[in-house]
Amino acid sequence: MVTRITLVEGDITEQQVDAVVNAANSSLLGGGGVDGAIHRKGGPRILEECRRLRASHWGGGLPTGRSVATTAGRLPARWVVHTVGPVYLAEEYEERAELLASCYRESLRTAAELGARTVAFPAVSAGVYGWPPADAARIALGTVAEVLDGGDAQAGAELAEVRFVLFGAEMCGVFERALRELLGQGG
Ligand code: AR6
Repeated sequence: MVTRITLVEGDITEQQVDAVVNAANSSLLGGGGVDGAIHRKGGPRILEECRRLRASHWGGGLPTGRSVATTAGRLPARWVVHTVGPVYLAEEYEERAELLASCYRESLRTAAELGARTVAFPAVSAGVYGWPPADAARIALGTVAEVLDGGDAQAGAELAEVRFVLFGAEMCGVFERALRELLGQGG
């Protein structure tokens, strides 16, 4: 249900939610952008768990479109759900857009399995990975709305709020327009 989607301009590391989603890379060992901010603020326990995941189940790295949870360390949230967005490549648009949608579906499923009721997302792939913001927003909001509307019965039922935390007024405006379009109110 679209009414459970909220948009805020801000920093995802400051959100009081059950789970924050990290736009990670497949190494799970940190990087820049949201990933860097989460590890910096959350402290070393997040990286310790990521290293354990690499030493066990995800030895080859976390594939694009998948998700895995760790502690949130010192962040106000309880868990970090790490997901790996696709790098934007126009020639492989369809395949990669499906992977971007998968990031949202899988992250919501992982969060719901943990018992999270509130989840915060950044604009996955819309930074270093180069996805055009308006299209990233359309895919993000459309996919989350589908899950909340029952596309994934379990994840959809558990979630009280899915919050998009957008860095800067420009990205926030892009998401606001995309949400209006999704609600059928036009630009
Ligand atoms: N809170 C919310 N949004 C943020 C924050 C923050 N603290 N910091 C940046 N953003 P990016 P990607 C926005 O590059 O494109 C990393 O090195 C940012 O302005 O973090 O999926 C990883 O390790 C942009 O709108 O993620 C990967 O290697 C959005 O979050 C790679 O970057 C996503 O930008 C992943 O690239």
